[in-house]
Amino acid sequence: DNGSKFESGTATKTRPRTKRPSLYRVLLLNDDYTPMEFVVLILQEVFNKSREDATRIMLHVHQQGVGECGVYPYEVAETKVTRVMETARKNQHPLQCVMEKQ
Ligand code: NFA
Repeated sequence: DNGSKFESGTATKTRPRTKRPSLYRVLLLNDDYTPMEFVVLILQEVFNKSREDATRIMLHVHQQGVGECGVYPYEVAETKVTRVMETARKNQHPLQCVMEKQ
């Protein structure tokens, strides 16, 4: 227990532990075929970017080969990667989206 004089449980020390969740970077990868407009729409709809930010990120990926869409806890990052991959596949675009521990 936690030190009560009237309890006979095993003595334990408990300290509030605030375990911050690990964060994951979600990345888009460039390819030669996915239309720029499709990538901009993905960034707006999946990653909640403004049209301006979405365009900047898309052009960065287009020119540099890879770019960050956002940083999220594991489950959120995984859901976004899945949404991108499913939407791309449905539209027959080869767009790739991955996550990596920050
Ligand atoms: N490189 C693609 C094109 O020229 C556009 C693109 C940007 C694809 C970002 C994937 C990611 N149509």
